[in-house]
Amino acid sequence: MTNPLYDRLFAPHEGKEAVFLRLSDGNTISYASFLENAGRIANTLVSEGAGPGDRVAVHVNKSPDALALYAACIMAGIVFLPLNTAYTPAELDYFVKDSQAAIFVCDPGEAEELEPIARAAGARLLTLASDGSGTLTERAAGQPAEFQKVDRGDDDLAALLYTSGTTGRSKGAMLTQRNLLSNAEALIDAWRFTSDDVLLHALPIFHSHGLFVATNVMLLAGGSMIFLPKFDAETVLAQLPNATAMMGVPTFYTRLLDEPRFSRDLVAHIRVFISGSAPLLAETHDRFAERTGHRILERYGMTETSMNTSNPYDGDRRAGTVGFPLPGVEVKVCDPETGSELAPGEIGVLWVRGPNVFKGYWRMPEKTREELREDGFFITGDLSLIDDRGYVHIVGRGKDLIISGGYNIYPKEIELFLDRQPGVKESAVVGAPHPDFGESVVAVLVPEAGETIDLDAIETVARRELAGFKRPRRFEIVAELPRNTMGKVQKNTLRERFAGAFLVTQS
Ligand code: MCA
Ligand code: AMP
Repeated sequence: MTNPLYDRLFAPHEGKEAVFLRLSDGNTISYASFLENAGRIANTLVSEGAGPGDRVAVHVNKSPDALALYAACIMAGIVFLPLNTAYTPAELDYFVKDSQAAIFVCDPGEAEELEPIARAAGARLLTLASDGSGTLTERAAGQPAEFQKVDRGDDDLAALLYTSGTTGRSKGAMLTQRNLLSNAEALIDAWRFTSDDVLLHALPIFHSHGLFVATNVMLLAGGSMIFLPKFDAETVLAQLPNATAMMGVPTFYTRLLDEPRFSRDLVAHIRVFISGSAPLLAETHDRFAERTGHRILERYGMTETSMNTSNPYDGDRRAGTVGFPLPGVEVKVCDPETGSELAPGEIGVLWVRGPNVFKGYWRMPEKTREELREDGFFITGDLSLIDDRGYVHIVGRGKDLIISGGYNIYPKEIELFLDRQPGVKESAVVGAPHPDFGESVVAVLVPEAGETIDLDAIETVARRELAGFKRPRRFEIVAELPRNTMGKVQKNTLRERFAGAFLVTQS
């Protein structure tokens, strides 16, 4: 029997450090006890009726048990579906229904509110708190730690990760065993991870970055992780001397640079700092190098493809670029209209092909056909160029997308929400540069004739319905939206007009 991902990531093998997770309270969790816990959880999921190919939707805080739940799903051939902890019940309703999840695991504190959502979707509700309490672990305590791994092939689904879309409707990216394993293998080589590494892990584990890039790489390398509940500059400063590597979104690095105690001495033990999920400003790269002597290694990926390109470990890490395609991954820059390949230096849309590219969007064959071509190339929607030295530069986005602190926000979803609010005739949402989050959300509203928009009321409803990171941080009321002759809203004009919305002017 084979289960490639389980065999490579979880099955005990030589070289695995005794310690897998180091927690901020000083406790540690060994690989062996982590896997026993995962085995108990796998038995529990099966006894609750989940089988190979079924989805388990997970909306819980980051914890060792939450990670064991991921391992349990892989062992049992169950499709792991992690959900951003910031999602509101209104948002969760869609994911649980659309995925037809068999089990929905949430925090005990939200069980009462989410129970009707689980029931309507036909999913069983189990709970798991960050301190390890909840019905999932209660039931797991009565289960054996031994679990007979389930047979899986390369093309079987391992995870379903939702990414929002330009239409405002989220799409479930189907990731196979091969997708995840091939990427972990490519990254471990590219970044030289070994069982001696200790990764400072402060990312959330409901996205590709914290779950697959960081965790799968460490599982494969057999190293250990300083597993922090979230990014908190104080804790990170205290833990950096114990780590050999850190992965983060650019906000992590700008926040560290804001700390006067963040110094060369503090990171003397670190081998590599890696950044991704959003553009790292060349200025941040340079300031970081000056302060610490480390050139941040920037890489580029997407939920649908995991990682595509990376700056070299040895060699020139060039600020403002995302480096070269990973081994086994092909990239090309194509004309957005004709799809023909462009010459080096020309700007077009980046296409990607390789074992990392997902299987398609869950129950969306048409959307899949639009973006994933028959020849295997995935159309990323990112505007890019390849320079004369072969480095890929992401120069913009062909898709209407805002990235705030590493989280993606599709304006259409926020516009649909705003257009439903009383007194709003229409709206346009754009991103503006933000000193902490890189970009943040500006909502431009046009009132109905003779009406006044109640912004406080809109903020109240937004708090209830939208995840916090998606909420507009600035509202602007205008008489009309700028449009071109075809009647299309000119977002570039709005972006320019509100570019200074979050920037403090120096006097
Ligand atoms: C939290 N808030 C945010 C964000 N995060 N607002 C805008 N953008 C954000 N990213 C808001 C909350 O709603 C709340 O608002 C207030 O900030 C404080 O919340 P808190 O949770 O304390 O915030 P924080 O701890 O300061 O979080 C900021 C963060 C976090 C550390 C940058 O967002 C983070 O860990 N981001 C990483 C995202 C990530 O892993 N992305 C990978 C995607 P209020 O006070 O109004 O309620 S995977 C991907 O993109 C691909 C595959 C790739 O290439 O990696
Ligand atoms: P997600 O949908 O959350 O997987 O986000 C993927 C998107 O994040 C990509 O399509 C890019 O637009 C962006 N992204 C990821 N890494 C980088 C990077 N290093 N530089 C610029 N954009 C990036």
